[in-house]
Amino acid sequence: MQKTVAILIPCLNEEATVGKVIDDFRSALPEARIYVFDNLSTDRTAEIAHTHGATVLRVNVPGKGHVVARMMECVDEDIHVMVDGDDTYPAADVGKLLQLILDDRADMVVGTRLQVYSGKSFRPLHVAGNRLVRGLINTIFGCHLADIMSGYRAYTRELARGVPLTAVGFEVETELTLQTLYNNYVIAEVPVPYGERPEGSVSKLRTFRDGFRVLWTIFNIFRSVKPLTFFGLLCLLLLGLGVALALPAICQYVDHHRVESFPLLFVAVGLVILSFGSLAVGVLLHAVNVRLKELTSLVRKTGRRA
Ligand SMILES: Nc1nc2c(ncn2[C@@H]2O[C@H](COP(=O)(O)OP(=O)(O)OP(=O)(O)O)[C@@H](O)[C@H]2O)c(=O)[nH]1
Ligand SMILES: [Mg+2]
Repeated sequence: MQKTVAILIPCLNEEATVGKVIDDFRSALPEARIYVFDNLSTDRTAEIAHTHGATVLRVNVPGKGHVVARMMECVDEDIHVMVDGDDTYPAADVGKLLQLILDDRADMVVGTRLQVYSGKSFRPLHVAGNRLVRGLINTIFGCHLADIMSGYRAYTRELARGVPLTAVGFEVETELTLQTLYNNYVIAEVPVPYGERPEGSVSKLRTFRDGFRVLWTIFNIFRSVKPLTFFGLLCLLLLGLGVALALPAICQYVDHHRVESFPLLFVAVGLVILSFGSLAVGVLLHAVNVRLKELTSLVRKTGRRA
C-alpha cells in the first residue's frame, strides 16, 4: 500500500518565506499534504500559508517544543517530514530522506547541516555550539551523529507516537534525537546544503538562552536515562574529594597516632557517605528504568496488535 506523507512546517512570523517553502515542497512532493503549525504569529504567516494551499493549524501555547509535540500527536499520515519555515533547508532533497524510511532502513532520517553551509548560514558561535552539543551527545550516549539540532527530519508515525516530548522551545530537536535513541528507533543521516535566512526574515533563536536550555536538556536526559553512569560518576567524584580531604588526618594518624584536623575529617566522612548514597540512588533508578522499558515494550506490542 502507498504510504502517505505529511510536510509539517512550524512557523512563528515567517511571512517572508513560508509561501516559497510550501511551493517548493509541493513541487518536490505533489502528493504530500502540507501543514503549517502557526504559533501565535503576529504577521501574515497564516494567511499566506492558507493562500498557498497548506492546512493551517494554530497552536496557542508559545514555543517550538509545544508545536512539535502537537505535530507528533495529531498528524495521521504514515510519514512525517518536519522542516523549518525560514527557507533554509532544500525541498529538493526530501526524496533522499524519505527513501531510507520507505526502504525500512531507518525510523528517522535527519538532514544534517554541518557538512555543507555558507558563511552566513549560521550566526557567530552557532557552529561551535552545534559541535559542542554533538560532541557531548556522541560521548555520553555512545553514538556517531553528525547533527543533533537539525530542523529537517523525516520519521514514521509510529515513532511520532512512541517518543515522549516535554521541551518548550528550541531544545526540542535535542530531546527528540535523544528520546529516539533511548527508545531504540534507528536514526539515519543525509547531508543537505544549509541555506541562509533571506533578507527581511528574523531568527527566533536566542543564542545564550536557547543554548543553555539545550545543555540543561542534555544534563536532565543523561541523569534520567543513564542513572547508573550519572550517579556512578557523581559517586566517584564525591569519593575522590572525601579521600583527598581525609588524607591529612590519615597521615597524622599514621605518623603520630592521633588526629588534629577533626573538622576536615568530618567533612571527608560526610562526602564518603554521600558518595555511597549517590551510588545507591543510581542503582535504584537503573532498576526502575529497566522495569519501565519492559512496560514500554509491552505497551508497544499491544499497540501493534490492536
Ligand atoms: N510554531 C512555532 N514555530 C517556531 C517557534 N519558534 C520558532 N519557530 C519556527 O521554527 C523554525 C526554526 O526557527 P529559527 O528561528 O529559524 O531557528 P533556527 O533555524 O534554529 O536558527 P537560525 O539558524 O538562526 O535560523 C522556524 O520555522 C520558526 O518559524 C515557535 O514558538 N512556534
Ligand atoms: Mg532557521
